[in-house]
Amino acid sequence: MARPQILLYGPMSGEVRERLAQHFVIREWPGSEHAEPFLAEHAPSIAGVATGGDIGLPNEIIDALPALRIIAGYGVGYERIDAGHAAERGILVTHTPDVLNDEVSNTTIALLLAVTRRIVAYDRYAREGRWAREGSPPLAHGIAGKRVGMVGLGRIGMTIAQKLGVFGCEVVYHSRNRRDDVSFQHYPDLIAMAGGCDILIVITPGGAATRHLVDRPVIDALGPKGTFINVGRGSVVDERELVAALAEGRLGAAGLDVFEDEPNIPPELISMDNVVLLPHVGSATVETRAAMAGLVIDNLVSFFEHGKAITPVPECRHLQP
Ligand code: NAP
Ligand code: 8YV
Repeated sequence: MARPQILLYGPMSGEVRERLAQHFVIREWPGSEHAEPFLAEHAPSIAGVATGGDIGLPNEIIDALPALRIIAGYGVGYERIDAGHAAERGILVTHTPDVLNDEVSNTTIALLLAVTRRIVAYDRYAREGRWAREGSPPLAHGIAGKRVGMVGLGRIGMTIAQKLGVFGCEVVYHSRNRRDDVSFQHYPDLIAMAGGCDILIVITPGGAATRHLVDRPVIDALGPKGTFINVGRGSVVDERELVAALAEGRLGAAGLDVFEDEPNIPPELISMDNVVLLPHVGSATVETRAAMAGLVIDNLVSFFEHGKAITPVPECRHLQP
């Protein structure tokens, strides 16, 4: 039987290409300027797509591929793939949940400690020779005994919450649904939760449903002594309001791994000593990225060889036997 044809939409590592090539015929997306001749030649036979969560797949391309049966996303967040639209066409979308829980939760804790213990500011202070010239820098803050509000308590949020327990934090959470399997206090009202917290951590999906969930009233409720951490998606926070609150001293400090217009960071944040900035590296270790890539490949292989993918997104689960 002929091997299925897979479109690689966006960059994939050499190792991923090699492993995919053992099972499939690989077609590389040539870029939008060469789309027309590419689609004319290959669209009728492309049965699967592998793509990055940060790139997704436009609906125009989904609709231009009549033989498409599966879109395998690299990343747990899949807001750039219209899973509802794909499902309507009978196309399964998969993502890479769980394999990155540990890494993203470690990054979150590292970012939180970097902000509260002023690790990056202290590093700058030491490098600039200020310790020798000016003496010890101002004290930082500890996190033991602090109340942390989790905005999102799913796979990654729960892993972060468990680790925060080891640091002696009190965890509460906001989400649309209350979980029956945890003893953490649930707040249906995010402003009420933020008002009683020292630290707010965002770890929800992006997309329309969470856009600007953290807005000015939430930021003001967290207040001038509050610390805000975002490892979810930049779109969940009204970034203009966040920058204004930091600049005006209405918010104490922030640690950000994600931004509204990646890879662009609001320039006002660059010079702020109470802000730690990361270039969306929550899952960015060799080990975790290999596990994510492995799951992309395993989803495609399992789907084409056994008729069932491993980790379909919720919108598409009904398409599986
Ligand atoms: P998950 O298991 O689906 O958890 C999502 C959590 O967010 C759930 O608690 C969910 O609860 C809550 N939520 C969803 N929509 C909400 C809304 N409209 N309002 C309030 N809460 C809402 O997802 P996960 O695996 O933990 O991943 C979470 C997200 O982290 C990903 O989607 C991705 O955007 C981000 N992420 C970032 C990085 C990074 O590198 N920075 C890496 C991996 C993932 P309810 O459904 O009850 O509301
Ligand atoms: C990845 C992420 O950096 O999994 C996610 O949702 O945000 C990160 O792990 C990204 O998806 C890679 O495309």
